[in-house]
Amino acid sequence: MIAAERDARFREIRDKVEAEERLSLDDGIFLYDPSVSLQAVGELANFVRERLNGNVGYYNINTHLNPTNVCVYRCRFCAFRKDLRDEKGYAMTDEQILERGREATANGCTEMHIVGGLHHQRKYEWYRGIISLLKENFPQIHLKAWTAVEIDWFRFQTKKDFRWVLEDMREAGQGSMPGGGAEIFHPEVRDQLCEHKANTPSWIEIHKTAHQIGMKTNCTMLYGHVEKAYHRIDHLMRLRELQDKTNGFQVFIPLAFHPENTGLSDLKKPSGLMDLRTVAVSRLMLDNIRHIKAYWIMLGIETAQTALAYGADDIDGTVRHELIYHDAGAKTPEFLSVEQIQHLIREAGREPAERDTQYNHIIRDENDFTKWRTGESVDAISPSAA
Ligand code: V47
Ligand code: SF4
Repeated sequence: MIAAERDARFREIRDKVEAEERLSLDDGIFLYDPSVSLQAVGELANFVRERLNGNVGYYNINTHLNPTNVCVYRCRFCAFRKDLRDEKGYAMTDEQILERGREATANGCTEMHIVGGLHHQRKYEWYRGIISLLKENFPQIHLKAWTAVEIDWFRFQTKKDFRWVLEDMREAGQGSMPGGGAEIFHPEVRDQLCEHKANTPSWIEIHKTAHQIGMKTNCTMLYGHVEKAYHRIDHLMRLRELQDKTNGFQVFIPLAFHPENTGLSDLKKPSGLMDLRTVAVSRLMLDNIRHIKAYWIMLGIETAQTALAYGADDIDGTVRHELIYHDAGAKTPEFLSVEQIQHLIREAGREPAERDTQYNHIIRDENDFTKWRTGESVDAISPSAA
């Protein structure tokens, strides 16, 4: 395409975005073309980001819990999983789990992000028990737990259906679902990465069922490995289609592939430019998902800060005990303090605001930081007022 044609095509897309018209598969693929100015794509995504979320940069105070790293599956991109007899394999005891709850409470966490491996020998009751143990002892902490891959496994274990599993887990205390396990939906790619675990129709069905029972969920895309732009846009469009039906996704998180210690360690990590372009294109394609998260653990602090001007409005949380990315070579710190998070958002020219998992404002007790109450939904406040 010659430069004049490219400029005309970009103007066409810009007009659509300004008129709040939906972008097509071809539009998305075009925006991924390296000859299309990243800055121009970023500016357009920033326009949408400010239209939706004003000048705010959201964060939360959270911690991670990976109850086991032993996993029956062998996803090629995963450095976290271990074999049953591997000396580095673990399964946490109730006391270790309770200790994490106590630590989270002392740090003022509003959320525990709970995901792990599918352990060969642990029954459904063990997984359910983790949720009920935490909920009974730390009722205020929201449990964002189990990816669709785990829910699919629980269905296999219990021989019930997705709805039964989700309702049973909700009764135990699960509050919402994280977005993992989506990887890339297109079978040309998914079959190369993780052909045995929950397939695309199951992932979609599980999130749809969660939304139908009133449980909010997140969604992700793992990029920067063997996929092409077509597969990424196809993935985003499948998420957009489900969101049209259910409106149950709270936030989209693009996940940059980290190759170290994985079955794809010969690949290079995606560049910062690719990270920013993916944030921006996601913001532009996902016109019905309100928030885009630039997960600092995965992007690195500098890129996450820059992403706040390329379509992202959230950078996740303080995050303690993260293993999935650090096992795969992430060089980011183990956690950030609230002051550090707020500082990095301000440095990026945005106004920091603490939210809970479900995007409500959090109001902290002035005299005791570890105490809080939930305010109104951040989405109820118009961006111009924010
Ligand atoms: O499903 C695993 C990905 C996901 C690697 O919902 C990898 O708020 C890159 O879903 N390189 C789990 N990615 C993490 C996840 C997540 C993270 C942060 C916030 C939320 C949320 C969800 O991590 C997996 C897989 O897609 N993953 N290994 C790797 N080597
Ligand atoms: Fe197991 Fe999840 Fe790793 Fe796949 S990504 S091997 S399901 S822990």
